[in-house]
Amino acid sequence: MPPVITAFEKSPDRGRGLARDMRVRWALEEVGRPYDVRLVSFTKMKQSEHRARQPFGQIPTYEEDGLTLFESGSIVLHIAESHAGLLPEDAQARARAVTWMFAALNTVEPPIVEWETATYFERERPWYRERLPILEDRIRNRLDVLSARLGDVEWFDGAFSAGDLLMVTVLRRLGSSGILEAHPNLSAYIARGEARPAYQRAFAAQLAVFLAASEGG
Ligand SMILES: N[C@@H](CCC(=O)N[C@@H](CS)C(=O)NCC(=O)O)C(=O)O
Repeated sequence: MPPVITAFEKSPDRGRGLARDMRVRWALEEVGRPYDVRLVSFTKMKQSEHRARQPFGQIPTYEEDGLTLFESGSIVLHIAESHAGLLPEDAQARARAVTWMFAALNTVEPPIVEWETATYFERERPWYRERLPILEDRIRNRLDVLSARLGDVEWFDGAFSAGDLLMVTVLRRLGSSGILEAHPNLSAYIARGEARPAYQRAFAAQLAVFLAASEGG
């Protein structure tokens, strides 16, 4: 039986592949593992059936052979550990790739999500204009370090790994913000990730869900 993941029935990102099921789809495509998708509405996500899979009432989740996982990083790690292709064989190189997974989710994503949350939900607050540049500076601090570290190599530590997969999905969240413009090597890094055939299959699959939901009204 193929694993089953959950995704938004109608993603608020309008098919831009920013929802976190994209990482899981991409990882599954990279390792050549077919999968099924259970689509959930915002209402269903908060009900007990889904919360049994994801206590916080969010997507994505992953179910396979009686194993249920939540947290996109944990799911990608599970896929990478149980298939060849997303983590190096060498133990030390593998540990470094896992470190980049944590760096993406634990060090780079939080300031980006904080900024996104402000731009979506806090625009009307009296302190919004004052806070926004502070949030942007926190992101820039991270990007400065990432950009210097990446330099002119293709991926963060040797061959493409689950660390790069997560980092690309995290950086994509900055989209058309303009924040990435100061670092052409990071934009090129994202473009390299997006050019991978597995990425493109994953992107097309999540976009098809959004388009089908939009046609349905
Ligand atoms: N840390 C979690 C975050 C999951 C998350 O924030 N999912 C979003 C979609 S990308 C969601 O379900 N949002 C709806 C909500 O929180 O109500 C992960 O990486 O899986």
